[in-house]
Amino acid sequence: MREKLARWIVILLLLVTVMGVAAAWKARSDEGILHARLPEHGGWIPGDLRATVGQPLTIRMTSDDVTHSFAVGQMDMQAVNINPGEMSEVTLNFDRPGKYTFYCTRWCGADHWRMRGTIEVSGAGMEEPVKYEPPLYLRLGLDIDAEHHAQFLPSQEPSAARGARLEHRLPQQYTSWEYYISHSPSSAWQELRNDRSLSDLSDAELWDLAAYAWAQHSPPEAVQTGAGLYKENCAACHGETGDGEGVFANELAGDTHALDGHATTTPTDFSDEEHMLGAAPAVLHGKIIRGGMGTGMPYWGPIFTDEQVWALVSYLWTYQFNFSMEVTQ
Ligand code: HEC
Ligand SMILES: [Cu+2]
Repeated sequence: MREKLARWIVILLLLVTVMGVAAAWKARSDEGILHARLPEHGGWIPGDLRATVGQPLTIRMTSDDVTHSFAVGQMDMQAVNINPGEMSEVTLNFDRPGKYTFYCTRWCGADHWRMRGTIEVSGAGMEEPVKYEPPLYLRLGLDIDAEHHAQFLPSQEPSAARGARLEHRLPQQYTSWEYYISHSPSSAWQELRNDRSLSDLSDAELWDLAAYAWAQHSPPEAVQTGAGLYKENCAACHGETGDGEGVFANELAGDTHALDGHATTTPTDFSDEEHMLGAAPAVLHGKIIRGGMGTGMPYWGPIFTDEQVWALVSYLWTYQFNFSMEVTQ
């Protein structure tokens, strides 16, 4: 009798052990897997990862609903597709400590851009800490939320090619980087109009000179880079043609579930000259990196390099200026 009981206890103990091992095994195999879900169903799980400089981080990923895609901001990498029911893998190498943002690059829904997570990368001890630099718009003391309207508008699309023919008339200060970032095209035109040395030029010619000055900071490669980034990240809201009529624009309008309770507004129409010609490049740059803070305009600061943000700004000007260097008239 006692022997029988002892045998049962041993079997029970064995069973419990086997079950425990199996559970631990399952947890282990699920551990370290990054799950991608639509933002309304949790987004990335887990949303925060850790890594160390100099130690490759391998991430295994799967989707719990639709196809998503994984990329890390400010990192030169190919986005990795994540299909439901399949396992994807990526190995990342970090050479600088800091907080990185990973995000989904696929338009999986209206809230797609909320699909972001962070990777906290700690240093191996040797690296210089990254110095904090305030964003440009703060350094320039610009209020990027202020209304901006162009006071002056061109009667036809300004052309950099036509402006180039008058290049010798353009005082040098107008083509500097400092001038470009801190002036709206409308205010630049006003200063050109008030410039005595240019009083013989027509209003249209001065607009062409403004387009020429802007083109100096929007070379074809930057415009092309900006166009690609725009198509992938911005067109769904702002529209392929920049008119603010992207496929998700309607879902945005009047949407009140923005994180801080503000109602979102409609995406800016980049072809609206009164609006855009009143904006200084540094204001657009600031809006892109900081976002609208509750308006529905996402922040892209942790996603794009500064060069990419300026490329986007250059691209946005193509809705106002003809940068083509071929003279058409
Ligand atoms: C989820 C929708 C959405 C996406 C995606 C989006 N935007 Fe916006 N954007 C908006 C909305 C809404 C506004 C208007 C409210 C505001 O200005 O904050 C706006 C405003 C802006 C402005 C402000 C213009 C001004 O005059 O102040 C800029 C610049 C801009 N977006 C650039 C971009 C760029 C570049 C991208 C892509 C990298 C992008 N947006 C992606 C919704 C979006
Ligand atoms: Cu997505």
